[in-house]
Amino acid sequence: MLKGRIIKALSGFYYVEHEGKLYETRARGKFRKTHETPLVGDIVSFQIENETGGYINEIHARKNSLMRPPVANIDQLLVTMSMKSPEFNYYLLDRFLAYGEAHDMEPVIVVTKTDLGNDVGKLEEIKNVYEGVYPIHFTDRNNINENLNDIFKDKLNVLSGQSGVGKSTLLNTLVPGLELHTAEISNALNRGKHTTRHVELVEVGGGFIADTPGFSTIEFSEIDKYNIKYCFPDFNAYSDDCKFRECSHINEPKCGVKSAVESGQLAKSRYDSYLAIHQEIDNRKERY
Ligand SMILES: Nc1nc2c(ncn2[C@@H]2O[C@H](COP(=O)(O)OP(=O)(O)O)[C@@H](O)[C@H]2O)c(=O)[nH]1
Ligand SMILES: [Mg+2]
Ligand SMILES: [Zn+2]
Repeated sequence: MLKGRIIKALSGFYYVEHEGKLYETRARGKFRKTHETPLVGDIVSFQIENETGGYINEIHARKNSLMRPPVANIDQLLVTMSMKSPEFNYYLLDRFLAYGEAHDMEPVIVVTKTDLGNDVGKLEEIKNVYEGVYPIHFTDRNNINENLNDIFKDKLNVLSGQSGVGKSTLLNTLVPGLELHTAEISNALNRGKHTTRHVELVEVGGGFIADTPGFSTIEFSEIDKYNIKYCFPDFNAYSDDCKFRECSHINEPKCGVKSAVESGQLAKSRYDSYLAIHQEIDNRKERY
């Protein structure tokens, strides 16, 4: 039995890479009974029957998985946000970062469209909030940040970020020949079809990236309000000072996180994002 990673799924066939070679396989019938569906990114054990045909016998335990786009074992989540058009939005950025944390994906911030406007103050403000918390890169399509090439190495990457920030453009620039649609209209047409659409991992900078348009909507359906605070790693340095061990950093007295916000050590925008997501999760729970 061989072990490899599914790097492409198409019409019931799974293309598994093993020691630099690609094998065309299908899933064993038993998976239908267990309702398991192999996903791109899965590590599988498979056997080869002949040159063109093989069978997946086992899907190894996943670190994480997404349904839109359908990819498993994501190491790194590229979170894109544009400087302008659409306007840089701290809250939206923080949502994606927390989402990555919640799903055991390492977030990397990619700020796009630095060619629009020349607001040094704004750029410094953004750096102040995120540097030291997450890797952060600034780039524009005509001037791709060289450091970007190094972030993919040995990792399975997926792109995320709201519509219009330049995800498709970025991926097309990084992976010549990919030719993803970049017009907004194509995004609208693709919506809802991601589950049937084929997904392929393409090589970039010694790693892989899913060749999907990236995802732009998220829900915090798999995390509860008590755990969302752990999705803000910059809070950790201050939560040791909280009087209560289970402090939610909201209404409790003697809260290290709130003090850090008041003294300006912790960005208010980060704390506000936390409150908003906490509230959103709390509201959701009440409905059920
Ligand atoms: N000025 C500028 N415009 C960009 C840049 N990257 C993308 N765009 C434009 O932003 C719009 C949205 O880009 P697209 O890649 O489709 O965004 P997506 O929805 O995140 O995939 C398109 O009109 C692009 O031409 C950039 O670096 N600078
Ligand atoms: Mg797109
Ligand atoms: Zn606290």
